[in-house]
Amino acid sequence: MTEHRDSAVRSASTQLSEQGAPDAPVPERRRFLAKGGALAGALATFGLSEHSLAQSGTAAGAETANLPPNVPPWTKQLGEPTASPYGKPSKFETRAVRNLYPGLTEPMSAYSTTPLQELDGIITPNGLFYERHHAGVPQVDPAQHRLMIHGLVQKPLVFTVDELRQFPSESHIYFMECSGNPSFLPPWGKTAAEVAGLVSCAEWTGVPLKIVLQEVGVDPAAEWIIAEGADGAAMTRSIPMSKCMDDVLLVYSQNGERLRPEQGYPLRLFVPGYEGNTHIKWLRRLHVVKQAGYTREETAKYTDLMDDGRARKFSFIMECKSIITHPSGTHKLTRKGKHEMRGIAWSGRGRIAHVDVSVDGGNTWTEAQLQQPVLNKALTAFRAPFEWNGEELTLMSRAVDETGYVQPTLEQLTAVRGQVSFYHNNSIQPWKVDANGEVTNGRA
Ligand SMILES: Nc1nc2c(c(=O)[nH]1)N[C@H]1C(S)=C(S)[C@@H](COP(=O)(O)O)O[C@H]1N2
Ligand SMILES: [Mo]
Repeated sequence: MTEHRDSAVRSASTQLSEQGAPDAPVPERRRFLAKGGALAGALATFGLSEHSLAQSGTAAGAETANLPPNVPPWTKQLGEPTASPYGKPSKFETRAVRNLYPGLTEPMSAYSTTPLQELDGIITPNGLFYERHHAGVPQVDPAQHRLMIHGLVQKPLVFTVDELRQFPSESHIYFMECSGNPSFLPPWGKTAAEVAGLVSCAEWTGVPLKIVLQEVGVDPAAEWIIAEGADGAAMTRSIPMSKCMDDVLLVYSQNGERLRPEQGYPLRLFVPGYEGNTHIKWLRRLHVVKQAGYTREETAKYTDLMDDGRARKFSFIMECKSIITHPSGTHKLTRKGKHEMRGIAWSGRGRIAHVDVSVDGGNTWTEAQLQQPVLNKALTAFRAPFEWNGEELTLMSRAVDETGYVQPTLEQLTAVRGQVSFYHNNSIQPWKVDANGEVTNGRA
């Protein structure tokens, strides 16, 4: 292993010193490298050619003076000694940004989506985590923030954030998804972000709620907890006591750093697998009660209306779902031959068991490869090879979770939910590839 490394380092440094003499005649080996000899050999097994690389590679239309065998200016001078107190992505990564939708029905009732088609792996960077605010982002001073727990308890208590952080804490990787991701209402989005960008995944650190509930002593008659946020919306949701005593967290950190203001700094409720709306941000109060609150956000909103005018109430769990993110809407296949499709799958009921993919609109399916780790209630990455030779394709992914639940088509889902349902659309997303390789939403 060590020897292997050393020889890799050696050959890299030989290469560097050769490049260090820009005016010297190009040695034979460098010519070979310039033509991409070894690389092209490796790619050929994947059906790629040098030619197709040149078409789709970063060099297209760009300055070629800095490409091998020439030496770019950044190799000939020193860079910045350090970047900044808080790092930022490369200025060239302009597409990896959230789409902002400021003001849904009134100003400050806004959301932004995660650019799923630009991301790799299962962790959403904090600056790209989706946002949904009903009354804007309050700038909460942690020194002036408290969590009050009262109601059917032996000992009502008020905690500072620092006091809460002293309880035993846990870290878990979980997804979070808004139940309107997307709604059942057209127009359907163009990109993966527009279709399903209200889902993100992070490592959350916080105190299990059950530990704090033991401290206050819950009355056995209590069956619900009503959680309230400190924002102008005073977002309020009822959570069943059984869930509170299971895996609910009082979260203060996300991906290793303190929560961002837009994610509920300094404290949020995290309810694994439940719809995003229950994850109360800027959490200020937990009211332990006998009956659910039937608050605005669980009656007028966030219930699923059926055709007969009744509603499915407390539809908390985000059912199994997946989406192909690469290639996806607005992408273009620039060469014929082998490609890899990549995507994410998740389930509010547990782990992903498998993901099937189709290139013919669901007539035939093959099993995708799951990227480890496959975690409970987290995004799971999948990939599968496919071939495109200029014909029209319809790409689809269908996830199955460990309970055996199969992600439905939109037709199957509306057959059960009716025509007026708004939330919880977890249906299969089709992407069309046309004869030019252009990828568009296959949902007309
Ligand atoms: N206090 C408060 N909590 C809230 C909200 C809010 O507007 N205020 N929005 C909810 C909704 S609808 C969702 S989907 C998630 C979004 O969390 P995020 O902005 O961290 O992605 O927070 C939920 N918790
Ligand atoms: Mo939401």
